[in-house]
Amino acid sequence: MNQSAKHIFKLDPAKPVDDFTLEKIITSKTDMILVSGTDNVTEENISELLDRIRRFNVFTALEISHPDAVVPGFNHYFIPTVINTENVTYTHGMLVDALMEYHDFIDYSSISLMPYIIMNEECKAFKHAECTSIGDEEFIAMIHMLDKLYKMDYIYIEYSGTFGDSALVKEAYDAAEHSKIVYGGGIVSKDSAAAMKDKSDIIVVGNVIYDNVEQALETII
Ligand code: 1GP
Repeated sequence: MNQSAKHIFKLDPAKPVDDFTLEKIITSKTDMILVSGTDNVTEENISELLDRIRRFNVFTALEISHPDAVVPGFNHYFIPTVINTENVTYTHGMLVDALMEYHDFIDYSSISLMPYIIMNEECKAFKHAECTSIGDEEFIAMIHMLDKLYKMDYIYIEYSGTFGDSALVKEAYDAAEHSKIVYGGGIVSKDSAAAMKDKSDIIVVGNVIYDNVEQALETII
């Protein structure tokens, strides 16, 4: 990903999006289109969306939610690894299984690990990855671990569907010396984008694309 990237639009391959909306999103000044979803993600719906996106010149990445739903042709690939779960399937279990099968075919230079701390207990990903709720102290300890020990390029603070605790996100941003803090959740307007913009390195905008594309475009500031 471009080192100066500040804004990402996240598209769910399982959600229908009309051509008008898609074109507006792709031709906006966003830094990246991230294709990612939790449920009903298949090779077919990813390929179909990629074909529509590729008509335009935009940096496109795929977040691999299942090893069987990987499509060539993206500029970059992210592998999510969930930190606040006790089920290792979602931290590295699936990844190890996938590498046993696909290592020989992988171009590691186009893949990054994306560690997620999922904070919104009501969101699908929290339940899907069997996440555990964490307190502020534990959250900051996870940030230090990922930043200073694992030296991850990115840390994704996920509040999908709701606007997060901006003071806590800022604490993570201030604590991180190496990792870029990626924030996602509840950014639906210029104001909410502005509120997280100086508390994180990169903001991710998802749901509002499908609810109100004009408002989605206003999050690029
Ligand atoms: C979802 O973090 C992203 O994975 C964006 O969240 O859908 O709430 O914008 P929203």
